[in-house]
Amino acid sequence: MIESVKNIVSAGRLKLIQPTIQEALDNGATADDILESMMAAMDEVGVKFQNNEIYVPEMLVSAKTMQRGVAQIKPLLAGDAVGKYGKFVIGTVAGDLHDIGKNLVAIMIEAAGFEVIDLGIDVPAEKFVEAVKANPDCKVVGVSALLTTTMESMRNTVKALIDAGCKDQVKIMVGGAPITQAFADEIGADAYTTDAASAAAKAKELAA
Ligand code: B1M
Repeated sequence: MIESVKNIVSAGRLKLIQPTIQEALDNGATADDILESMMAAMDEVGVKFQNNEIYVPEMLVSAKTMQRGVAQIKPLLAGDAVGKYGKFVIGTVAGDLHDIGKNLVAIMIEAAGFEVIDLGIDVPAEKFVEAVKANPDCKVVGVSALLTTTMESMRNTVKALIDAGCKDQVKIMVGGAPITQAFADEIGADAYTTDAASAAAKAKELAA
């Protein structure tokens, strides 16, 4: 069943994802199992794209399929302590349109007890600064980037937050496939995590 979820995301069979997830849940799969198989599917899609076996439209339809699947299992992932740790501002940096990973981080952060303010994709540095300043109870800001070419946007965003004095109010967390601890240190971020679950654990630690 889990294998079918993976295959359906990989093949971008949008209409089939909901019934297949439901069937997997009915057969005892957990939301975490389903999430894991959908993430494995996206890795597969990335490899196929790299090998010129598929192109942007196919990649997009797989992304849409995963997004629909994530929306379906979100209630099973979400916790009930919304807002306990204050607000968490998150966004994908300027020039970058990838949001599946950022959305998963937002879901896990919300489940961990934050009120999430999601700025979306292609977010200019100034928007991050504005959102932090407009929300004095925001203790952590999360910056996501998926392209090596938008790592510079991440650098600019962190710099803008530092230059605007936001570090007196918030801790800055960064993440996304091309990001490393060394890059996070180099640009002055307070924390780097590799995945959504560790991002949520780290955010709690930073806000405590
Ligand atoms: Co794009 N894309 N894409 N893409 N895409 C990648 C990233 C790529 C690796 C594919 C490949 O070549 N193998 C490659 C980047 C290569 C590079 O930079 N070195 C690439 C490329 C080249 C491009 C375009 C340039 C293609 C083109 O137009 N020629 C273009 C760029 C557009 C732009 O952004 N300006 C492009 C476009 C797209 C689509 C729009 C079609 C679509 C995105 C749709 C969407 O997001 N709504 C898309 C997709 C789907 C992918 C792949 C296949 C999947 C990404 C994904 O959703 N993964 C991707 C290949 C891959 O990643 N294997 C690829 C699943 C998701 C759960 O994982 O996003 O890594 P991820 O998030 C993880 C962690 O990274 C981490 O936690 C998440 C959950 O565990 N994380 C954080 C993320 N943010 C975090 C923040 C944190 C902490 C952790 O703290 C704040």
